[in-house]
Amino acid sequence: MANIEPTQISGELSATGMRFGIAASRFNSFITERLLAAALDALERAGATNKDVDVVRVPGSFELPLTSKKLAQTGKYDALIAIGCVIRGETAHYDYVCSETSRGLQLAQMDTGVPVIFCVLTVDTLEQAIDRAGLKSGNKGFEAGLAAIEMGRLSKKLRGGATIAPAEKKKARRS
Ligand code: INI
Repeated sequence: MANIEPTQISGELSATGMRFGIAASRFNSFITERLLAAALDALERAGATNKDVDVVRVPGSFELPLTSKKLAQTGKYDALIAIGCVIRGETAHYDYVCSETSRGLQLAQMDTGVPVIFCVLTVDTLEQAIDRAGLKSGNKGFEAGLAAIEMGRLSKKLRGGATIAPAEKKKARRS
């Protein structure tokens, strides 16, 4: 059994003093507006106010990567959330939109260093989308809001050389 007690580093779920950008797709807005509302709810509950959050609307999920990258490049935001919903149809369009959207969003965060939370539902049916936007499977928008806060906080810490408060170290040892 190892006796080493490594320093534990994680992001707290407090949005106070942080800034968030959200890019939301208008395609399948019946779903994306519900995801957006839940993401805003999570940010608000954690202390964010009107001035801390900007929402940009784009035509479809395919447009989320470029928009997220441009938002990240402004340097104004601690974290971003990309919201979309792609529902499988009869054509290969679904596969192109899904793969390019996920690849582009990953590139956007890797190129800029600003966390971009992936809140794009990729589902076979409208029913599955509804389940993930507030029905049976909770709301992925709320989870995305929490992930944005955590990753924004964590990035701030890691940028600052991950100086951990002694209290946090003690807490980690006790658990
Ligand atoms: N965009 C979506 O966000 N969801 C979809 O299900 C979808 N389908 O099925 O076509 C979709 N297409 C539009 C695409 O994202 C672009 O907006 C469009 O191709 C213009 O670049």
